[in-house]
Amino acid sequence: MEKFRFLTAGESHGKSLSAIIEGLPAGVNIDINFINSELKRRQQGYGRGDRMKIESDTVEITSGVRFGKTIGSPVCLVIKNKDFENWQKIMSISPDDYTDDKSFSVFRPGHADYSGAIKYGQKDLRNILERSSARKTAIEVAVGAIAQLFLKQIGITGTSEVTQIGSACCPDKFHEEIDLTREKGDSVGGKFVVTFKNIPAGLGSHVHWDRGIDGRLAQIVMSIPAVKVVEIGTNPLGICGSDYHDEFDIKDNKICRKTNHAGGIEGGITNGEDLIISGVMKPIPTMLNPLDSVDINTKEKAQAHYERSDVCAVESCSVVAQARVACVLANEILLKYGGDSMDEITQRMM
Ligand code: EPS
Repeated sequence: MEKFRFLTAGESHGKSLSAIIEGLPAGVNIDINFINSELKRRQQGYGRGDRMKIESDTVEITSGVRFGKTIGSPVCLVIKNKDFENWQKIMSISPDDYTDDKSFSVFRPGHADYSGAIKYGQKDLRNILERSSARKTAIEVAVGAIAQLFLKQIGITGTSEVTQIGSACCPDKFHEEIDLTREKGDSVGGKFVVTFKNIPAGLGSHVHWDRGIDGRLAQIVMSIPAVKVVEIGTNPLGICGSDYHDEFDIKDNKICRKTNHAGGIEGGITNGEDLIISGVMKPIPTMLNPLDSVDINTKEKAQAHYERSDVCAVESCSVVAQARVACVLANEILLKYGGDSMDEITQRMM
């Protein structure tokens, strides 16, 4: 059974996003400023669209925390969508308010519009867009920030950064790449890396496919909207074994490594080195210059739907990935060490 679990709910233009986290031990120090600073980081990044001028995400904690510490009960989080003010009728839950304003029927290639409409039998593609939108990653960042607060209390810290935008691998060129893309009415993807330090050896297992921490991390990063590639450590393609594998050494009577190409995982188990995981985000499918498509209702050729959108969201994606990786790490720590309070966990980890 998983120990750190969460579910989220909420549509992009609905009233709010929410999450329930279950399994947090008692005694986690909840620094709301840290959670809000992670939410702010996710909203920033060159290339975001006008929606980010409307939203200024902050979290409200409605249960599970008392006087700044978790008490072991489920933690409920809420982020309000400011834009809901402009969408109240369109997103109303009441049948009396029905309107087809903002309905759309032409699929965006690369988006969940087509596959989602087939799966859920929808003719108004807004019913798919609203939940498939990356807006939901805001509440995931809040959940991940709480996982990071738990990890920090046992000395584990994480960071994330963008390593490539389009064909630009040098940070000095990222803005130029995004500006050129915007001028063309196009969108651009890129690559990011997440690193976590001070991870204990022994999280995950080699004994079954579903217990490998590499597989669990890959699943949680791959399922971020638009992520298409996940790598752990150095991409081994074209590198021979003698250059790739991390040789052992001994220093001050401690076993260590000369390199960390494995990204901190061998055999599906953490080996005590830094955890390094990268992801590649595809270009966002909503584009000012739309691609060829078809209308689901008339079956006629048409240009794909366009609404305001982001040109590039790789920086935000890196923040989301850091949050999600923290959730897997929190779960694995709780699986290995158990414990219902921070005192119990820290004692077991000594
Ligand atoms: C998104 C479309 C845009 C983005 C949105 C994701 O929103 P809107 O349709 O309201 O202009 O800005 O991302 C967010 C709102 C966010 O908070 O990240 C999409 O279609 O996925």
